[in-house]
Amino acid sequence: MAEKFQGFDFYDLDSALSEEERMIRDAIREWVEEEVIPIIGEAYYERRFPRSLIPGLGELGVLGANLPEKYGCAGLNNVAYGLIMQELERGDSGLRSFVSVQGALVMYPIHAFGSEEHRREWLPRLASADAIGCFGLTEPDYGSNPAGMITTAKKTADGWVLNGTKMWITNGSMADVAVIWAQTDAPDNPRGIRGFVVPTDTPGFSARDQTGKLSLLASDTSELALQDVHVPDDALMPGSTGLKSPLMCLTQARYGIAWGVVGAAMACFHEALGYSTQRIMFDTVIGAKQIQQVRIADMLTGITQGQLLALQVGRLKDEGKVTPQQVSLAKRANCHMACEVAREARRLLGANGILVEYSAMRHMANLESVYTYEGTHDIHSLILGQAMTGLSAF
Ligand code: TGC
Ligand code: FAD
Repeated sequence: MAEKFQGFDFYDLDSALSEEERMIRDAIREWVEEEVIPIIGEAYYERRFPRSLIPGLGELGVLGANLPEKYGCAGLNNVAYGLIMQELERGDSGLRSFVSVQGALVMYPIHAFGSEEHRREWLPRLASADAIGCFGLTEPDYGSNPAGMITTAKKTADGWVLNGTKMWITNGSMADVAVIWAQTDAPDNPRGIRGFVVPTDTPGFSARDQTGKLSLLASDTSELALQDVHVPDDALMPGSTGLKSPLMCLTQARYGIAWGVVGAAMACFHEALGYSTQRIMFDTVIGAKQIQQVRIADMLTGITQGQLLALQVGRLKDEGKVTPQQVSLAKRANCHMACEVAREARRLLGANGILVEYSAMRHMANLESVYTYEGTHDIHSLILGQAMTGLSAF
């Protein structure tokens, strides 16, 4: 086993993990090796999310894994949760996206802002994969700037009426329930934005596949239309108060991404390293050439730095000390690193690097989405710039 994953842990970070964290990491790694790697290339090529994996994700307990056992979740610490994201994204960013959205963007807000009835109704079903969720924040004209959203929730005598369009929604066409963020006309809310738990079979709610993607092909991305969607009073998440609530969800998801992309980079590195010791050109393996060794050294350095960042941000989160800005730094740095590693790995593979039989180009294309969603690289630059200078440049 150790030999199989040689090179993944250059700084012996295993020794900084607890036995339970290692066991969880190894169990998910094994599952990804056995269940995901053999089928993911075909699913990607056929542009479909491999739905056959969904029950297994529920059985593994990875959905909302850092939420309490009381609601059917695994109750793991944040480092174990991060290691799960790392291993899932070693398979594919689309798989990690599915799990991120379900856990960090649907289960987390229901747990943090929902009523006790919301928690009891939805969390056990979402944890076991009996129900699938999606998160509707982004709109066609409000991506980086969700504060401007124009989806509305108008108060009626017995509930709310939602109208608007949400764009780029992961799991949108598969979802049983959507967490929808809308501008309300409720007098008790200073920013107006609040969250609603909306079953997707509510009349007026529809989802349409986002066609034409060249990235995250093994992931369901949709546009949601809400046309006079009537929901009862209790669809409102009572603890959601303004833009801060969805931004708190983003911090959870960005944390998972900071770990996940390290997994994608590890997959690319492992593949490239193996190839470099087998591919013979000019009478010797290409791994014996200095140029390829520079590539390998750069990849190894980036991944090791990324692992250290992810682990430290995870320990801070477990201590309850992490700030959104620290999460931004890890998301930004690790996505950038993973994009670079995937591209260099693809290049090392030569022409084979563009084939679906190898993973580098699939990861490389996926990572362009991951670089963009959950706050683009630029937005995280501005978040960090503001944190350092005290000046907003948005
Ligand atoms: P601003 O005035 O800065 O903040 C409003 C309030 O929120 C607080 N806050 C945060 N809290 C927790 N976590 C964060 N990350 C937070 N960021 C801000 C802030 O302290 C303030 O609190 P208070 O108490 O003072 O009211 O808000 P702004 O309108 O200026 O926006 C700032 C900006 C640009 C950073 C924010 O809008 C942003 O992050 N934009 C990026 C949008 C984004 O990331 N969208 C992601 C959509 S979901 C997605 O992509 C899913 S992909 C998933 C997958 O498939 O894996
Ligand atoms: P824009 O905001 O239009 O940005 C365009 C360019 O301008 C970028 O380069 C950006 O960095 C730059 N820019 C923006 N503002 C500034 C500024 N102030 N200064 C300098 N440069 C700036 N959203 C959800 O709500 N739920 C989901 O499940 C979800 N899943 C997604 C899945 C995929 C595959 C993708 C690609 C996106 C998903 N998103 C989701 C949306 C995602 O969060 C947005 O795409 C992202 O926030 C960026 O918004 P935008 O695409 O509108 O880009």
